[in-house]
Amino acid sequence: MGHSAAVWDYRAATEITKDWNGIDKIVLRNPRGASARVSLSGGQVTSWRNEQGEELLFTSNKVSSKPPKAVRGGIPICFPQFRNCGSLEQHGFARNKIWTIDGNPPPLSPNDSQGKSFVDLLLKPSEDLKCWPHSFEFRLRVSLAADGNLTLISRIRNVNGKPFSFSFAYHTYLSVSDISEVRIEGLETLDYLDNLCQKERFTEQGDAITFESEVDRVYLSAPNVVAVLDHERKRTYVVRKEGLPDVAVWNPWEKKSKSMVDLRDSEYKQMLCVNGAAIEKPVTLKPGEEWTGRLEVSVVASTLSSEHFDLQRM
Ligand code: TA6
Repeated sequence: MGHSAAVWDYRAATEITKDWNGIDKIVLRNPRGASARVSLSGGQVTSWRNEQGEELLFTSNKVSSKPPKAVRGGIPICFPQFRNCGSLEQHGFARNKIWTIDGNPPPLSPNDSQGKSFVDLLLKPSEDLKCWPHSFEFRLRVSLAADGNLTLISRIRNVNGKPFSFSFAYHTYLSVSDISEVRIEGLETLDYLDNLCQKERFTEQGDAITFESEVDRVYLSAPNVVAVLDHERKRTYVVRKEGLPDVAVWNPWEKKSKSMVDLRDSEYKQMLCVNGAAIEKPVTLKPGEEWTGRLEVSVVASTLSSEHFDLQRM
């Protein structure tokens, strides 16, 4: 039965259950039947469904990781680094930590709460983080709006320690019908670092990005709206971002997929990562400073041309 938004109790629309691995998971629902699921393991969004119950994020069926290692799919949080080597795991520790529910977050702007079902999560330094000895607080709000849009807001603060720098990405696994039927609009003419060529810098020549082989790139100083058009499903994902200058694009294609223990050989066809990120220029925070990175993902019918997307709204 549908609920009118006027009587929808957004607080009640947030339910805490257990994940398959016994870790708390928060379920967000909206009046029209859309939902999102967030695990305290990594603060990872593991599911985002539209009002028809269709899953909009890709999650591998080949679960080989044990918590707190990130499940392949959903939206893992890459912090404090992206793709670097060194003492930390490749995409940093945040996605492999157990987060807590933040009962008393500093306020956000009213439109980040009104008419939304949301949860606030918190990650603080723990004893085992000697490899990254910084005084940080990481607050993450995940919200589901009445129109089904999914928003993630990260606020990272240097509490009172020495300055620190970090890179960041929302590693967003979009579910697509067939990677060969997908194109990205909004990244044309940009420079990108190609992770398949030792991060060498190139300039995108195409008038849209399509996929015929493995792609692993970081597009630099990208517009705050990028569209991912799934021709077969007549569906377009609109990725809006703020505070995230770059967009990392990844599809492992066939050969790399076969080498991955947590991805079935042909699952690369059903996924595409389009990650709002801050990679080229790491963020540096002095004591007391805070950084905010926002990501909103929505789905519209692909019959709309990309000009339709409001490039300014964010
Ligand atoms: O998205 C870019 C990337 O760095 C790829 O090179 C690939 O490693 C992917 O992230 C997944 O990383 P993960 O550590 O989750 O296997």
